[in-house]
Amino acid sequence: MRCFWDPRQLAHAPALEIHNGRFEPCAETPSRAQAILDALPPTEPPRDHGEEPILRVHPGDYVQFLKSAHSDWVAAGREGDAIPYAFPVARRRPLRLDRIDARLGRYAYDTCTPIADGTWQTAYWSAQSTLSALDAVLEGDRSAFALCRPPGHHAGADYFGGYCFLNTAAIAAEAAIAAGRRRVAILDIDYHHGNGTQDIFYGRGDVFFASIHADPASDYPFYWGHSDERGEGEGEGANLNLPLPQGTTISGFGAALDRALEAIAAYAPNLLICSYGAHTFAGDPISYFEVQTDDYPILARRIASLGLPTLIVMEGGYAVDALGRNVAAFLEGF
Ligand code: SP5
Repeated sequence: MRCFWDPRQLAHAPALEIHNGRFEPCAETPSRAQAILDALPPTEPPRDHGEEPILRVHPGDYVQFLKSAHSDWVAAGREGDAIPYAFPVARRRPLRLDRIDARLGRYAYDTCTPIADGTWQTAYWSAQSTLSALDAVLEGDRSAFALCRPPGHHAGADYFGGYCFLNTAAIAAEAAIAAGRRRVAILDIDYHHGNGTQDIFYGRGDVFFASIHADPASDYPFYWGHSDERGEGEGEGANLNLPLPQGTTISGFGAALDRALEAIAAYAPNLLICSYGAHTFAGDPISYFEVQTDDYPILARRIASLGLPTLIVMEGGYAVDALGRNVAAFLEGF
């Protein structure tokens, strides 16, 4: 399986995030990518597809904000990473937002996703790695892997959060549709619900989204991922959420996966995009499922048994010591 990665994806390295009312070391570190690289065969650098495929998903004002947020922060006299502190929850009308703090809160939905020097560059090349892996699949490869860092599935069209800035799975889905694949399915098996991906395609019938994740009643991102979110308008029925309780092992996860795969098979897509997070792993420090390293090949083989051309994009996973093993186990199984 060809694997895509660009060393510029190491640049983003914020120091601290706000979590449980404290500053804590960021969980989404460059060492994650290094651990995965150490366990993979040699990767290929992506081709630069430019901004156009990104702008199919994310509006220009949001992209412009991401590009300049950290330099605007520094220009305002701040040190370190940009973190929002005010959020326009009761957004009554469009406002002209000049202050970096106002714009941070406008585009963020949490406080655990700092913007550092290099964040844009890292997100940009994560998207390019995804697009190059997609090219491999569109050109006939059975599957390909994009080592996305930062991850993408929490980013909506015009919001960031959950360590995510550009939604790589969504960017790939739109690029695939533009290239003539009429129906795309996204299977999200990251520990957390893929709220950004869900939001982007919620009203669409040409992208089916299925997500298996920790119940938002107990876990981040809380406001999305409930089983009654089934899509709307033309997208009605094209969104499937399968929340699971903390403590879930391979048996519960596998049963949910079978349901998701059945629904995807019934949808009959031309392409599958798998958002793979490795923090369903029992040893993950910020997650509470009990999947073991040896379980990942089993899950991967079941997904492969759909027989669909498949793009696999990296999402979360924070047990850095086991991360390379877990990713390699999944890809080898596939
Ligand atoms: C892609 C992804 O997995 N995003 C997850 C975002 C979850 N953020 C909420 C939990 C933050 C926990 N941070 C712990 C920091 C420990 N040093």
